[in-house]
Amino acid sequence: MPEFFPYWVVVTHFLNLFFLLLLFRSGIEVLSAFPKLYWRDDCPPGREWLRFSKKTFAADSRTPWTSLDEEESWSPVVALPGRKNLGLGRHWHFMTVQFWILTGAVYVTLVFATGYWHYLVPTHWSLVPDSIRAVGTYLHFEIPAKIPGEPFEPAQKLSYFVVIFVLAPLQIATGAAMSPAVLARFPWYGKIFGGKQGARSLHFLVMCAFGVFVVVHVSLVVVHGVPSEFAAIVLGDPEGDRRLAVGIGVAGLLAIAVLHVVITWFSLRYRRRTQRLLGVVVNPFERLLSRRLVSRQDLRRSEVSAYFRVNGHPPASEEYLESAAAGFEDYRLDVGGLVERPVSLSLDDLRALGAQRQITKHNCIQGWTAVAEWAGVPLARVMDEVAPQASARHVVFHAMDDKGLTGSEGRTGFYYGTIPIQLASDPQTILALEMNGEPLPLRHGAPVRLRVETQLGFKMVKWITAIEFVADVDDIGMGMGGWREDQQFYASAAGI
Ligand SMILES: Nc1nc2c(c(=O)[nH]1)N[C@H]1C(S)=C(S)[C@@H](COP(=O)(O)O)O[C@H]1N2
Ligand SMILES: [Mo]
Repeated sequence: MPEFFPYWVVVTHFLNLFFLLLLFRSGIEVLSAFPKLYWRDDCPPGREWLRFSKKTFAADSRTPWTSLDEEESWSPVVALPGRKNLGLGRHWHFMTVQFWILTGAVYVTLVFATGYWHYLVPTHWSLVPDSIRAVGTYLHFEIPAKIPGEPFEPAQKLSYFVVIFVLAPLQIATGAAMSPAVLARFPWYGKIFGGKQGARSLHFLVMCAFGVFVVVHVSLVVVHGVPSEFAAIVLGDPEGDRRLAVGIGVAGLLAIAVLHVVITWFSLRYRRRTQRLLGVVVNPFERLLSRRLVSRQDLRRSEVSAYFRVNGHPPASEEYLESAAAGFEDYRLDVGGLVERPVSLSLDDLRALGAQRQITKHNCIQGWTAVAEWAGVPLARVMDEVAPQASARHVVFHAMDDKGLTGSEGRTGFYYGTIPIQLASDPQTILALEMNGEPLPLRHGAPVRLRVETQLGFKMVKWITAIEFVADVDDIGMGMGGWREDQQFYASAAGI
């Protein structure tokens, strides 16, 4: 049989502690952007089963509100980095998760390769009554006996088994079930968890379960005696030098705390640099997903949501409102840049290029979802018209809303978004002119908005006025690939 506390358990245990704390804090940041949990994917305002916000917004509210108003600013003490930095919180979450899964994979491989699994995996049902008896023993302020020849008592073995082989895989599975690219390509996968909101709610509950485990685990370390437990998990030897073990253990915990303070401070102080640095690890992974997976959504009409949240207020200019009043008769969509034949299209010209309908689920980066039927022109048809040059690698969508006039958080500039050209020819990438069988409502992007069904909502530019094919996004706006990427530090790849 393997040793009770081999060095690889010591190392992976420490890494796991470090990564879990990062995941927990960055996850809280993600939650703060939409501090409501639902079981249904249409997310009706007011029908959340859990809410961490005092603000309420009603579907029939007279004053227009947007989903960004629902965002909360949480303290950097709990959230990483805190203060409404969803983009950076996601960056931390998706960077850490890669290392956490890697650590877990190494650990589980060694668990099975070395025979350590005998100490963790129940092989007989008697472990359940034995565990209940062990809990009873603790409640009598006594310490239950270890299983003969094994490092743990029964309740310990059972709880470690549940955490490692049930909670951790469930957390990975529900995490993947929140990716718009995964959901768009494999709609059946989301259904396993009752949809994206089911997955999101479960992901939250499993996080709570991890939290409860950590509290009980730490309490029992104290009950069993810190010096001997630290000797086991720090030195790998319960009989080892206890003062040394406690010294190293406490130093390790302090190092983690200091690191958290430093990265939180750095992330808040140097947001652009954090966005770029973490992007080096996160973006390739997101890009891979976004470019490999093509949407195959074909939802039923009965799934269309009664209420569809709005994000971004309509353009405030006289010009836009007059044009809207006249049914957008004078509307022109300019398509140019690195193309052979630039064009300027009226709504009729656009309609003449072809029609497509799709019933799909919208995933806002903040966390809400809603289903609608969209109809419009495949972007591929527009590309046939203009013939992009070989050097064109990205498509820029310029919008009519000047955020200085329509936004509230002191940010300025016209909204724009970009997608890699590969996504532009996906079958469900369309310039939508209709929503649920009606011309696009003003708040949802009239007269023309983009739908790219594997991506997060912020990529789907509303109120499009021009489309430009470019080699590089560096010279557009602040060069991060979109208005929200520039201003809110979101990642430009938006498949998760
Ligand atoms: N022009 C423009 N397009 C935009 C936005 C915006 O603020 N301005 N917000 C984006 C975001 S974050 C989302 S989630 C979707 C929301 O679409 P909806 O308002 O139709 O629900 O639009 C996207 N397109
Ligand atoms: Mo969004």
